[in-house]
Amino acid sequence: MTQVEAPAWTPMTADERARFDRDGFLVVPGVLSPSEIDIARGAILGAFERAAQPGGHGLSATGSLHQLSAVTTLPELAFLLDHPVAFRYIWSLLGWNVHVYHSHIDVHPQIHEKQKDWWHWHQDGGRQNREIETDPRPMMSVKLAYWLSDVSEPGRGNFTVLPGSHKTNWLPGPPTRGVPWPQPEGAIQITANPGDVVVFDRRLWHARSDNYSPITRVGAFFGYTYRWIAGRDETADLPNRPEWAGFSGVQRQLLGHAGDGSGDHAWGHFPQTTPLYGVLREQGLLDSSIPALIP
Ligand SMILES: O=C(O)CCC(=O)C(=O)O
Repeated sequence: MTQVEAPAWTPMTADERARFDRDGFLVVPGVLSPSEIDIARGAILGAFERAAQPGGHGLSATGSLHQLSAVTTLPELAFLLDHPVAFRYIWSLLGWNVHVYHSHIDVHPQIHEKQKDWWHWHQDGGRQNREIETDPRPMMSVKLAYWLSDVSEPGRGNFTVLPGSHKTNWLPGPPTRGVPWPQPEGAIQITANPGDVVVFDRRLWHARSDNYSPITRVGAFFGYTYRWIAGRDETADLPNRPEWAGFSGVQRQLLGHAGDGSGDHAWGHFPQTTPLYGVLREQGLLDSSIPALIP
């Protein structure tokens, strides 16, 4: 499958860009149609059931699934990689020389027993937060969180963020993650309906929250970054899979397979053979006021 439905490509608006810059995230309502929600949710719940079987991926102690490499796990999710309504934020913010470096599907059923305290707050990017010396550190990547269950009330395992924290390198926290510690002042649980998407700057301080509600939380997360940053997802074998034939050039690029596979190509030296560049050029969307969109 490539794209389920194909709305026109348009850039994010100036107002959205200003809000994203101020808050470090945007909540975009109604990105997925009901049929797209059914496809993605059904696929993820199927993976959840298989994971629980003997020999499957396995579930956590509380019966949840957190499985990396979303499209390798479920090729039918490929349409989420470049869904025009969500993907517009990625190329508007990061430009055309991008791939998905990290993705996961998540299913969190109700937890029945109060969990011990654990400090989940983090910025994405792992060692980027140790090894880059600037203050603030650069954005480098943006993540899309697709919601496929109703988290329209707090307490349903909502995505928790500290608005405006993306330009702050350090958040005061406990000495070790297991030490009880109050939530950061100003933290909010984001509420969303199935089909909504949260777009967030990887530097935004964020955390998963526990789901004590009876509504199983279902989501899919895709982190995009420049192709000159190594991918963490396992996608090497995807071209050998039958579904590969149905993937578009942009989807293949996002899965780490564009051009001749050389470092020079990943550095962006060959825009003409980089699928996303081609699509943006054809559609007249290479806005030269945005540095990442300039060839
Ligand atoms: O599952 C969540 O709500 C948080 C996910 C998260 O921490 C991440 O995507 O980096």
